[in-house]
Amino acid sequence: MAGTVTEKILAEHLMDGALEQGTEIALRIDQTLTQDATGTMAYLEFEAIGIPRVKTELSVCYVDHNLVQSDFKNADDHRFLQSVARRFGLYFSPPGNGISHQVHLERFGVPGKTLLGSDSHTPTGGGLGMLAIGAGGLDVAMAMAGKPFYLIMPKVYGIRLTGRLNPWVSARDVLLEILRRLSVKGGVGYVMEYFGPGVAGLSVTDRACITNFGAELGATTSVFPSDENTRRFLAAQGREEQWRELVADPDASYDEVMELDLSTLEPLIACPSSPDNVVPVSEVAGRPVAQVLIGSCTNSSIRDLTVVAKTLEKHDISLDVSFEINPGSRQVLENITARGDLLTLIHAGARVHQAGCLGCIGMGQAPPTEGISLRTFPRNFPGRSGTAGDHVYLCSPEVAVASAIKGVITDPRELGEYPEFTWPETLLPGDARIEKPWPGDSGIEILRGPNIAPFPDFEPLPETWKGKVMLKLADNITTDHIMPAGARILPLRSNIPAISEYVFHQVNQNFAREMKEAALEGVSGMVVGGENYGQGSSREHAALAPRYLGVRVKLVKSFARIHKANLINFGILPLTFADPADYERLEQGAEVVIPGIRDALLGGVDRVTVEMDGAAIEAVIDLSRRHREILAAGGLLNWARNG
Ligand code: MIC
Ligand code: SF4
Repeated sequence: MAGTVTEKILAEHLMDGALEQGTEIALRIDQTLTQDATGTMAYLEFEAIGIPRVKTELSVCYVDHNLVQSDFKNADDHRFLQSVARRFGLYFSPPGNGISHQVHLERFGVPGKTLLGSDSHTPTGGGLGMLAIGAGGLDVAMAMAGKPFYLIMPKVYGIRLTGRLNPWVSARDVLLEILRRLSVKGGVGYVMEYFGPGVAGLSVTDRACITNFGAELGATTSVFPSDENTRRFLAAQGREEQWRELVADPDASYDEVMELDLSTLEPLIACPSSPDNVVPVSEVAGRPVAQVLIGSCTNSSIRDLTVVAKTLEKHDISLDVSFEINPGSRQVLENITARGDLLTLIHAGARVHQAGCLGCIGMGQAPPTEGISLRTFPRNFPGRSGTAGDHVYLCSPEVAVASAIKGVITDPRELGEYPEFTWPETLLPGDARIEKPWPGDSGIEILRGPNIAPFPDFEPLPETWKGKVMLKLADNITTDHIMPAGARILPLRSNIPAISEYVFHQVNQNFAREMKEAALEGVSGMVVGGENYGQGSSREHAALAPRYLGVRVKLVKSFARIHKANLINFGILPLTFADPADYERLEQGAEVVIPGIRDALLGGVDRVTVEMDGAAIEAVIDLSRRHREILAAGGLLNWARNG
């Protein structure tokens, strides 16, 4: 049967189920990655599962998010993660070594393999022809324990690329254009698969930029074929023997197809405060810029920083702009240093930081009050930068550097000749600090700091659920709204009681207190939301911490994939409105009852009635048999323990 790249990889990894859309499939996971902000919890969960050593082909534990060490907490977590990696047989990539996705692409990714990562930008690996999927930490812990990853069989959205990018237009603009067309929920339920003659003109890091940023479409993942460019990239990494060709059959069929002629694209920019708020740069040109940040897992490759440096050989940075470089990895840093480009960046006035996520997750680099910040990052959700009422725009390194030079948002085509980049045939690997897995039975002790709190216990679902609507929210609520990040809150990721104080902080600063008061009266919580609820990050804390506070039901118009899976894992019932118009009828503060919910779940029923003050609303239960059992048990760990 003719197949897409997606179908081929899925078929090679299918452990259970059939490749039929909308049904649950179980996949074998070859590789996993974790980062520190989600990793501490993932390894506590892995320990709770009780397996002595990871069972994957390869698992890597990265430290890239919580780099600011303003007290002992982050440093303790780094040490905890290193000891965990040694104990359980993982590779360890320490702080300063780079962003998980960039390093994984360089050192570990292999075409045709499956990768599950506790970070929503794991699809970066799709640039190498991997099926790379973001998930909650508990799902990654299960995969490390050798269990399958369960997924609703996605549809395949074929994006047929033709033509070639013009000077000063780059991979970032490809996805900005797709976001402009499809919006932040346009990819939900799909794998975005790229094909067509335009693919050959894109390097592996261009492709990885596109598959990475594709997370903002809500897609399950994105994937490119593995071809001659892929082989050349792996050869430069000293890993050519890991290459295999993987392309869609010529008569493969896609569920949807979008045509995109790369030569018609112009420089684009996402305006505050959503990645799909996209316009041509020319439309907002001239707005003064206070800060320009180049980096993140989307745009911090050797290509990106070289193009920026070469542009700066002929221009100076405006004195009114704080211009900062966050290299993607030690490999990037070593190679731009060896080639002299780092010196150009420093000369031009760049503030050069260690390799890592940094300001992308609000770990420093907050912009000034009312100042426009231009970032080559994937997300500009409100307040994520650390400054309330921020004005964050997302753009390519080309637009970023042009704007840093002029001090105002600038179309880079004004700068004249484009510094074309060609990939070198060999690279400095930059991997001297990556620790290889230690042998089994190393007897190493796991080093736990005082901030690591034990995993909370959760009750099974009652027969009839009674509660109160504690919060009613609009469309496109992000996990940054539900469980904010930033330098103050991220260090609490391994301490659920402490981090739960910040649940919904951006929306209602009293939420945790109100939940605790309700709990004292025996009242549990429902949260009501609109479309695409829980988009963005994979952080399971956005489910775990609300559950800890007593939220048991979420009733919304539609869910983002990873967040829905996390809600199930921690025993929060995800329901959708049978009639979206009923959203208007459910007010904050309403008392609600779902009679017989446990029986309904276990009986496979797909509708339940939510009763409220003399009225009733129909809600849809869109869950597999496994999901239903997990929810009835009160969460995945309870379910796994019950055997
Ligand atoms: C993000 O970009 O939002 C993060 C921070 O990388 C998250 C993970 C986290 O919250 O730790 C993600 O994308 O999954
Ligand atoms: Fe790190 Fe930002 Fe990428 Fe998340 S999106 S992994 S915070 S660089």
